[in-house]
Amino acid sequence: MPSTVTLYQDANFSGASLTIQSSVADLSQFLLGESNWTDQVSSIRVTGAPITAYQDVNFGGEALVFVPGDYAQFTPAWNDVISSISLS
Ligand SMILES: [Ca+2]
Repeated sequence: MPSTVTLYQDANFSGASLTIQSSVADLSQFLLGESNWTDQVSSIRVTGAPITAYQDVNFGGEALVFVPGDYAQFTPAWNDVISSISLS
């Protein structure tokens, strides 16, 4: 079952949202107002299969696996730092 991930700009699934269904090597390709989605994600919903989030572009830097579920908030270390996401 393919993964679907919805990213939210703010905690508790609020603010702007972006749904992706394939891996994204650089979230800056998606515009968010006058900025972009890099270093903006503060909550996520994951369905289908586990996904991996990375702090750097091209699936680099610190990584964190999210099994399917709802994540209303992140630890400070993971808030506003995600730059790429790998879907299985
Ligand atoms: Ca944010």
